[in-house]
Amino acid sequence: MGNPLYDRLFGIHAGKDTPFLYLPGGQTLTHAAFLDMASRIANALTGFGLQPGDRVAVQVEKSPEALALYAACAQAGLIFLPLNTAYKSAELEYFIENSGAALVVCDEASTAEPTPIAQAHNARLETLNADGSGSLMRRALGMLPAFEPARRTEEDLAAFLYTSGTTGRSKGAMLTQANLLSNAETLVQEWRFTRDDVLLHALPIFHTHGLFVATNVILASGGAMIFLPKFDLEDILRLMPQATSMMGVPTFYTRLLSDERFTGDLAHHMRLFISGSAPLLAETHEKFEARTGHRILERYGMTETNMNTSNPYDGERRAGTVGFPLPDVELKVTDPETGETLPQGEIGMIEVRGPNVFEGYWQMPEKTAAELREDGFFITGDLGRVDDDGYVHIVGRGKDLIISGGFNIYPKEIELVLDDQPGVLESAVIGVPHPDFGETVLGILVAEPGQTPDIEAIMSTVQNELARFKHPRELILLDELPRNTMGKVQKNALRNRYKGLFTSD
Ligand code: MLC
Ligand code: AMP
Repeated sequence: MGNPLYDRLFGIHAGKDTPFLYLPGGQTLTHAAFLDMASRIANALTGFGLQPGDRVAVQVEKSPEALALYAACAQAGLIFLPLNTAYKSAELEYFIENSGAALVVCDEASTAEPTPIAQAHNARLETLNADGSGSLMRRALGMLPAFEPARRTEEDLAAFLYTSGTTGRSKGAMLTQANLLSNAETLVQEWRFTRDDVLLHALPIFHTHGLFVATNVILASGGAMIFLPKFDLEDILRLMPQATSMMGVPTFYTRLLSDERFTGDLAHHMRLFISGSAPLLAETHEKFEARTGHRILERYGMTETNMNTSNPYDGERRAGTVGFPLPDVELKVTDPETGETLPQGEIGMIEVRGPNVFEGYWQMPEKTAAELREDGFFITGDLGRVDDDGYVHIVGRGKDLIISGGFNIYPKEIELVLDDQPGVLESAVIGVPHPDFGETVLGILVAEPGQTPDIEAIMSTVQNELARFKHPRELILLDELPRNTMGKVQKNALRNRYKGLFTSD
């Protein structure tokens, strides 16, 4: 029976002395060395008493060891639960409690906050630092570099990724081995990845894009990655001539274009640039082609579904569109009120069905039922249309969501914090255009009668409670919020009013 995820992504490379990770310091880790590391970690994990199906919550910096922990979880049949390193302790506590994690792995320097949380929820705590040191690897290094993979089927859960919601509560998207494998193998074909590819990897590995799209595609194709801790323009410019491909959020591309050293020559050896996680402006697409001769390939996905659509590798990569549904992915556009399928060309709710679509939200049957239809179609919350040539256009969002530099932010979560502050009657959080992050967060406050809220104190509370990328860039005090006749806050009116706050036009 085996363990499909481990066998098809990791086990296939057993004994191969081919490069897998090129590190910024010049070292190279082969596939075989990576698998040895993963097996040692898997032995350590089972030594802690972890059983298949247990959740492993991981909030660590990007490193080869962090990636090997993902491989080790696959090998031992554990559910990998990666967390954004920016999350603060209140956010972390929710994830640990909600998931019932059996093990929490975090950086040694930041154990003060997770320790009582882990204790309170009966989870074991181990450390893993950016340089690979910490209690987990100390234990793993004493273990054998061989591990018999736990028996699993494609229907077994492989990972939980938490995604926020319009109510402000995060939901654990349950992804099966089949979800991850089907998407990785499809993308290898669609984007023509081979063992000769070297992917410039500067994305975080706690989200779908950096972990399941970039890493799984390279694992499934047998290629290698230049594995950078984060997006650093200098590193990217220095290392691009050694790469064949890059995956990034639109901010990667606007930052590259903002530097004159980024030229067609520098991108000469590159085969493919892929963008996703947020809308790529047609203008960026065009400027990039004019500068390098490359047309960026834009694709569309989400945490619950991995990738849904992609522009073609060989055909026309059309700016401002996200291409065609991937093979095996059905996509329809429906009336958001009735759920009826709309005629081609009309704008409505994008729904998708296929082997990529997740199982549901962990222990949230009502939320699952509200978004995942019984017939398997997932209601994405994205508004779009399919044009006459079959290209999918995303024209807006039916969900109240801000995407800043590729990170999703649900305004409700911030509004709940703002509404609680002294002197604040109510608040509205909106996304406004930002030249670097695409969109950024703006908070609008209305004071209680006769009160003057202390904006600085409110900012500092927000900073303590919420991850950095969710902080409003500015808080604005208004006499009242614009409302429609039903009393609903008109966020569009606010977005319109403040759209030029951070842009020059
Ligand atoms: C960092 N900061 C951000 C931010 N990233 N603020 C808002 N939005 C972001 N995305 C904070 C930093 O903490 C810092 O705070 C300040 O902003 C400026 O930092 P920076 O040095 O300019 O940021 P940098 O580290 O360069 O990060 C920017 C980035 C990064 C765009 C490179 O955010 C990134 O790698 N984003 C990718 C996100 C991603 O992988 N999304 C995929 C989700 S999966 P201070 O306090 O120092 O000022 C998904 C599905 C799909 O959506 O389809 O793929
Ligand atoms: P997440 O929940 O973090 O996985 O983010 C998924 C959301 O990102 C989608 O529902 C879309 O709103 C958005 N998204 C992803 N890719 C694209 C894209 N290429 N263009 C526009 N929006 C995108």
